[in-house]
Amino acid sequence: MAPKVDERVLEARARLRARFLERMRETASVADRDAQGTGPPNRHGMPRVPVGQTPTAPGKWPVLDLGVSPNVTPESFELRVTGACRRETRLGWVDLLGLETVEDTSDFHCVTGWSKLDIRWQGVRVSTVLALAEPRETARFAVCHGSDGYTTNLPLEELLKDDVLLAHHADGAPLPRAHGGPVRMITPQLYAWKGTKWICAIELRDTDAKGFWERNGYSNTAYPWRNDRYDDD
Ligand SMILES: Nc1nc2c(c(=O)[nH]1)N[C@H]1C(S)=C(S)[C@@H](COP(=O)(O)O)O[C@H]1N2
Ligand SMILES: [Mo]
Repeated sequence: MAPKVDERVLEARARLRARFLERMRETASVADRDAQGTGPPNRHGMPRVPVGQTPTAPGKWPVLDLGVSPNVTPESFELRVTGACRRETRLGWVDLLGLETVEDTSDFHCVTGWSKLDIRWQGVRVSTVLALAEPRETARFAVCHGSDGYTTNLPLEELLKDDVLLAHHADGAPLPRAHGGPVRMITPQLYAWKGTKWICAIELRDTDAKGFWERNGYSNTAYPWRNDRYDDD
């Protein structure tokens, strides 16, 4: 049975998104004519994948991570939202599943050159979870942490997009451990390294702070449709 949608959370989410609407409109995936995001409805009249990307063979999904695959189970799963917010939040597996669940089909672009098209995801919008934490007026960025010690940073205007999910199912099956299960983030408008596997914390911040790959020469913004792979400085 579908969990009840909490009206208060929806209102808080709408207020939060309204605060970032202007910035969201200016992001490359919304503002660029040739960068209208991912997924079948958005690929009309365009190359199927961004420049430099090759679609994976049907059924193939490479694994890319730091080589540590932490054993997070639904029982041990916990996601904390910390930092520049009014309500530091801890969600267990049951709490997460009690929030509004959405299904979305989107593409997954790894900066090493492969794109897996049309993954059917199920999960909870990151915007829903952030709304629960009530980010402070000054909060503009987040660092996402994985249980393997991985980090990546994003501005809130990216995190608040509708297709940015805390995904727990892919193509109808529970998200495999190798792909970050039980819960990972996905960022379909950005290269896939911006989506933290085995996600355990979202740290809200007033100022930006680079994550693992961003400190190691990769782009801070990571727009696949702009071929925005590396830090140019
Ligand atoms: N926790 C964690 N998340 C991570 C990574 C990682 O090493 N650790 N690698 C990133 C990179 S570089 C990519 S391309 C995708 C790969 O996801 P996949 O292994 O499910 O294909 O996860 C991203 N998220
Ligand atoms: Mo990657």
